[in-house]
Amino acid sequence: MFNDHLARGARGRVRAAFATAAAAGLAVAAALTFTNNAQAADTLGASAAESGRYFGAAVVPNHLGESGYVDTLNAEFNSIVAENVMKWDATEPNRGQFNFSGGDQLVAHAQANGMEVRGHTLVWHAQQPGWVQGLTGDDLRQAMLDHIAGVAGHYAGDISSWDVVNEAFEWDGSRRQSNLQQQLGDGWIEEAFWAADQADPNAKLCYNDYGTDAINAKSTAIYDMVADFLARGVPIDCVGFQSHLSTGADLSTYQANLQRFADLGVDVEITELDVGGSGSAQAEVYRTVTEACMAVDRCTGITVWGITDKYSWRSDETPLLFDGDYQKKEAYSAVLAALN
Ligand code: G2I
Repeated sequence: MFNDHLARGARGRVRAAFATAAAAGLAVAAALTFTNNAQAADTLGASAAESGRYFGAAVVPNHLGESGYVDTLNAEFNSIVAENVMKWDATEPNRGQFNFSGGDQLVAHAQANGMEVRGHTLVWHAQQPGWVQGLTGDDLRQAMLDHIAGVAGHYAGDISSWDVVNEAFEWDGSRRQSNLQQQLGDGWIEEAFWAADQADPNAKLCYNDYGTDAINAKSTAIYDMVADFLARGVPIDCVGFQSHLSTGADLSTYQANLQRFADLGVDVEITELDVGGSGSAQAEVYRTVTEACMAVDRCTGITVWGITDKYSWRSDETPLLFDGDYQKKEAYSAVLAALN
């Protein structure tokens, strides 16, 4: 089932359309199975797979030696993304010298356990190695293109979808004034997508951002960019909605926002879900997000940004599905119910 996501041959929109057709077929098959067995799957990954979707987690290789961590990962998830080790600072600490050790470890673990791998992230204003930060003009452009070729090329065939560009817009819908934007101009995003397409023609290519959990100025600017890319044949297949949320989040247009991107002709993915809070309030936000993904045919899966609260980047907000002792939280039950 996971391999269907990887089996896309052609590039650009043809690739995405094929994936959708495969997922739709799986959904019908899964529905029949479900009816016959009258029994829901009892893990996140297996439940998501019944509708042709994945359920993933951001993973840190250093924790794989901890039994609670790795046992929870292997039991519950069928997709992995690197929380940090595939970023530019980790993979190319010196110009032209690549370090794939952490990422390779994650890919090996995923493949040994039948999981997909999402790629995060090829180009981002943050977590750039020091040598990148001083570059200007065409020197920076060449460094970006070489980085994409090196990393996406190394992992070609192993990645279901790449976050090619991460967080390039401001809240008001303007471009973020990063070194990339200031040195390379508006064209840098599509240049990155063309380079990723060349390096790995089979991975789906995503734009990924936060604060896009509603129909708002930021998500609309991204929507306009995707529409423009599709109209001009720039290879983009998917949009990632990070969904770093809290219990107060206004999710009244969350599903409609996913749907408008799907209607444009790209897949949508929930890429970094976590919800600050606890108990039923937290569980309800998780339920709403999961139900929204399930209601949108082209929502291909959900990734939570970590496994256990104790290692979360916002651990003081206990935002994940498992507590510090790897016990399932109320939010876990809400997600499982929504997937089924
Ligand atoms: O900030 C939350 C996420 C927002 N979207 C993009 C994601 O890539 C981002 O993830 C976070 C990781 O969860 C953190 O773990 O990105 C941070 C910055 O890259 C990560 O934090 C960094 C620390 O800032 C570094 O000091 C540390 O060396 O993690 C690094 C590795 O542990």
